[in-house]
Amino acid sequence: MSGKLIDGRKVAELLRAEVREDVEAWVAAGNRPPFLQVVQVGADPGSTTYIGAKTRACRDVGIDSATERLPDTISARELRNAVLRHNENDQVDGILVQLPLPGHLSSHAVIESIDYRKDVDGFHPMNVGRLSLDQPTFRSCTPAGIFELFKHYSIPVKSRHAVVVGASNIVGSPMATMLSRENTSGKATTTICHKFTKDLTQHTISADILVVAAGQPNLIRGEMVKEGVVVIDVGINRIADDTEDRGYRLVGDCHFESVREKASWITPVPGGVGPMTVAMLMKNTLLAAKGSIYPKPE
Ligand code: BQF
Repeated sequence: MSGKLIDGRKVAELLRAEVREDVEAWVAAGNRPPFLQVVQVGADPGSTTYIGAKTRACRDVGIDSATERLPDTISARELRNAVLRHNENDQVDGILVQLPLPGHLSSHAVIESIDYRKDVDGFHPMNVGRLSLDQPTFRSCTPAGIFELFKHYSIPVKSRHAVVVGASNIVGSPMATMLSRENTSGKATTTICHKFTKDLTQHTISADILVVAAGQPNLIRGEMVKEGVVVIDVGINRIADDTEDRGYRLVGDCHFESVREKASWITPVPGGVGPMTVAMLMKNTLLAAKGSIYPKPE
């Protein structure tokens, strides 16, 4: 078997087109356009690239956005005050603090300072808690985007064995929650693997759906998966490459060629999960503007 490619660029474009239409209708009904406030602390080049992608996506769908750039020497209290100002600003629908933060700042503290009704990343404990209770919530963009891919390609999830490799708060953990919950699109039997998992292959080999978000190139090879597996590779790793203008190329967490041989479906890197993450952020910002998850007063 040679797995079919899951085209995240194409599905993200379709999702953005849907959001664009909804934004147009929202504005035509007399509302101001949705507004996303991005906060960047420091000048990490990767973060700057990701913020650029998000800003372009906003422009594409008719969402207004601004980026507040703060020095990497900022104190926790000053950063908190910056976020609180955006919380109080009625013109701001969604707030995103770009991660990772410089080492002296706690991402937990910053995330908790965001008004959960504006938490379009879905990282606030209120939204994470509601996800785990299967209540309407802002869902973390990467796992939510992966579910859009399952839907688009009619990949069944219910009753299948899903294995998630990586247990981060941003991807692995909410992904496992969504896969295992009963009311949402999940209902899979779900295994979470992480750094301390003994004999990773024992688990990956039995996966019908394998989601890999470990941040380690070539972690998963063909011999570790079964024939027909659906592979979602969330890894984005920079590998030095002189033949590229930028001096590097992007690879996922899977040894692509050998894993594709066994898979029925597989996401490429780049152009797989990444574009879906950004498109889901647009969707969440629209939901925030409309008060769809947390109704607005009056
Ligand atoms: C693609 C991210 C690690 C740490 C912090 C398209 C993105 C990436 C790849 C993107 C990511 C990863 C984002 C592709 C946002 C996803 O074509 O494959 C888009 O912009 N992402 C982020 O904001 O912070 C990160 C990964």
